Amino acid sequence: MPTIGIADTTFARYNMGRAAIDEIQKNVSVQIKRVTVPGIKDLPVAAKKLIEAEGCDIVMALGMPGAQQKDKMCAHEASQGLIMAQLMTNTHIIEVFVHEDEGKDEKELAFLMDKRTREHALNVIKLLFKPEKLIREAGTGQRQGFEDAGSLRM
Ligand code: RDL
Ligand code: RDL
Repeated sequence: MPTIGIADTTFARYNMGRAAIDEIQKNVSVQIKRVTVPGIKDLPVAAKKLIEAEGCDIVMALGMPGAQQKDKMCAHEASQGLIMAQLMTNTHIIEVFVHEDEGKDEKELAFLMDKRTREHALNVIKLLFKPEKLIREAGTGQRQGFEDAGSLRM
């Protein structure tokens, strides 16, 4: 049975790990390994350990960059680390970041954090079990959370 790793943070203001696990378990039967770290900069090594020490076939790295400039820098650094961890392990780590200022209020932010997490959980399932489904969606302007952008009309 494949194993999906879930890494999330205590910094985030919504329980993204719980949403991811709920969405995965609604759709497929897999083994899940979860770890929670303080913040997004702690996600790269957490994800790498899930792959190398815990045998995960794919990992979701879930986090919320704050609204301040230093948080945006932090998010950029965390992304670089996550990309490096993917290259070091030849394994996908699907980064699910929701910036705190993407929602106009707490309600919208919570909605977005839940929805983007769940939509990327479905992407993870497709990557693992049905990669041909993603090929069918190529170029269709998919977004995670708010409305899809859609294909260009000519
Ligand atoms: O390794 C300990 C911390 O450095 C690490 O947890 C950071 O990711 C924490 N952190 C910041 O220091 C910061 O300035 C976070 C943010 N901003 C942020 O916006 N989101 C986080 N962590 O998840
Ligand atoms: O076009 C509106 C948004 O899609 C755009 O602002 C994105 O950049 C927002 N976004 C992130 O900032 C991010 O870190 C998205 C993701 N991750 C993501 O995984 N999926 C998105 N948007 O659709």
